[in-house]
Amino acid sequence: MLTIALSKGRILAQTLPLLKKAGLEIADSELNSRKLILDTNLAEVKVIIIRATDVPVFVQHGAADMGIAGKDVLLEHGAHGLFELLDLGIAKCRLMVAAQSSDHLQENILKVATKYVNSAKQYFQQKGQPCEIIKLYGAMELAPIVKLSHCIVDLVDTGNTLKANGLIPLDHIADISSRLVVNSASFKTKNTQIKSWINAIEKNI
Ligand code: PRT
Ligand code: MG
Repeated sequence: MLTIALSKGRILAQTLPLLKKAGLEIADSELNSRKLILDTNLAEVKVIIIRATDVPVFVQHGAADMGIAGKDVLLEHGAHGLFELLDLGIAKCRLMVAAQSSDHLQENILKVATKYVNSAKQYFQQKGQPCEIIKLYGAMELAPIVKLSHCIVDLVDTGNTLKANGLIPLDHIADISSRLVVNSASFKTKNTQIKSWINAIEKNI
């Protein structure tokens, strides 16, 4: 049995075609159901549907053998106990520092609103910029407008969300795309099966 952890949303939409080309299909009736464990066309493969940020957690603990998660989520989690084996090149974006202007970054102690607490901390520490991180779960763009923070650290794709809220992308922290991760113990015990999936997926990216 092989368990694959996926999350609903933009990653799933771009992952399903890749899996299909590799020979793994999930029926629409399964996808549209409220089930969290989905059957596939293969009796020996199950898919679990969880929150994006939970994917590395399930894989780390071996509750899933493999998973697909954004590099942003993996950086934040720390990716202990799992191997990042494939860059799927989907759901691409950039992790960036944004503010109303570059002047807003000139602070002795920079207030940073973000859900990427660890990545932001590490980035500003490397720059030698003292900061206070304010953890938010969404609507980061609002924080500088209401003076909750001087800047934000968030994902940027087209830049439209920042623009609509009067923010400018200033510093680039990391390029993001979705990665296939594997539990380190599963990679040993189910090596043949996992490697053949990786090869099949890799052919189509
Ligand atoms: O809501 P939940 O926590 O369950 O999951 P989620 O919404 O984080 O999951 P989902 O399925 O939306 O996928 C998120 C993953 O997609 C992230 O972890 C990234 O790896 C990837 N991804 C790629 C993005 C974006 N691009 C992206 N643009 N995730 C979010 N955004 C958001 C961004 O946070 C900002 O609000 O889109 C907005 C910016 O987009 P632009 O085009 O206006 O710049
Ligand atoms: Mg979302």
